[in-house]
Amino acid sequence: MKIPSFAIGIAGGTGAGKTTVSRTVAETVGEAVTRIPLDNYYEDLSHLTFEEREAVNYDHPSAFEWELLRDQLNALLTGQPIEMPQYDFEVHNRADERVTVEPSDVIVLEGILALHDEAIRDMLDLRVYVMTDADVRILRRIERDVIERDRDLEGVMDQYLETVKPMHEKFVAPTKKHADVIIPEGANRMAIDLLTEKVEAELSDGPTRDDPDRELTFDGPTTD
Ligand code: UZR
Ligand code: MG
Repeated sequence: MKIPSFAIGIAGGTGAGKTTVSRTVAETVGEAVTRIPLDNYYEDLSHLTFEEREAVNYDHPSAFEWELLRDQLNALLTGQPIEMPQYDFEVHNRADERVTVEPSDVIVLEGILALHDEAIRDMLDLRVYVMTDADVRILRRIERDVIERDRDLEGVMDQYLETVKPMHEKFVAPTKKHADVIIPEGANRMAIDLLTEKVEAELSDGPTRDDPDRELTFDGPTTD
């Protein structure tokens, strides 16, 4: 049984560079990282039609199944494997199959609202917010949705103005205040290097979650 030593949350607006930051950290640190994309915890919307699912506000906290995320993050942090749901952006719905994910040394939770839920924040050891200008983010979003996901430009623009931007201002940006570290621009090489160094330091000599001393330091009674 592997008890992770370190859990990181990476939040920030759409197109901020969260995935790039977490992938780069994962690639540099290697096998020892388990990535949890928040997207996988969008509610199962199988009871809705495709048209109804298209109209859902995916930038509102209510679009996510927080209870499941809390349970699964907690399971990983206590060394248990999870059956992680998978999300299919093409049909705007959770996929049928789940994937077994084993805990490893480092857990990286990544998504627009990764720092939204208090219980989740409490489970994290390091809270990161990637802060990138809105114009850069919408350009990246257009590139991803129109070029990579084959959506039409008009739809992407309407969605941005109707839900993505207002929800960002209301729910995503305010989570900055919960961050320990704010990274300007996702592709900030120096910031990623520092983050990677921190993770590697935690792996080589930091206290682990199953280290009894760590429990005593934080929760145990003081004995003089
Ligand atoms: P990131 N999203 C979709 O476009 N379709 C879905 O079925 C589910 C989510 C978008 C979501 C949000 N919003 O802005 C974005 N919309 O995925 C979050 N509309 O993902 O952080 O990778 O941009
Ligand atoms: Mg992303």
